[in-house]
Amino acid sequence: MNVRSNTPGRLVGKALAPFALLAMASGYWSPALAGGGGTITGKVDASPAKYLEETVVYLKGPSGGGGGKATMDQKGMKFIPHVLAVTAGDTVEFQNHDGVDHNVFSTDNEGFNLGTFKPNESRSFKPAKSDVAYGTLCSVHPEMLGYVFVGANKYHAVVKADGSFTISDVPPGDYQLAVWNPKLKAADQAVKVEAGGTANVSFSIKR
Ligand SMILES: [Cu+2]
Repeated sequence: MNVRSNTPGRLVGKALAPFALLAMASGYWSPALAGGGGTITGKVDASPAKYLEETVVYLKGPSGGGGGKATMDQKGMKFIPHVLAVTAGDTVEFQNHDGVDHNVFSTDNEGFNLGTFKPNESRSFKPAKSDVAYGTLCSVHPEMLGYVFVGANKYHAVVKADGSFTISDVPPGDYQLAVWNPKLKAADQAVKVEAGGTANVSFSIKR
């Protein structure tokens, strides 16, 4: 009786395994995992400290979750936010809320140039690469500089002023956590995320 009832279970388990692997490889998150995520939190120390604000912590590996819209404003002759983190597949809308014309261009990765546009107009850009950043510049105002970081998935965070970061609702699993900064770097770190748990990871980034 026991043997007979166990056998179908084993067969089902074996039959499901290839599908589960395929689902993981394609970056598809199982609905069973969607509500039971964990949290990754920690702190980044930067040397020199003046570059700390331009830091993004992100999860490597899985892809997906993009397709939305993110906004970077130009106001007070600045890109706001200074660092914007988006997900591959997202569209980035650059706005102009100053009283003067602005331009947006980047020479990073495939590069782009949105031309010059007037107050209260906007132009959009859809990044082609991920796990990279695009420095954003304005040809009219050379002092303007911003960054758009594009993660392969939605599990990324721009650090706060004190270097702390929190990435929420991460599906349980073993991952590599990475840090991006335009000038400084640190090695990736292994992180284990458990349902309902909090993993702590700290980075020291330097030249
Ligand atoms: Cu400008």
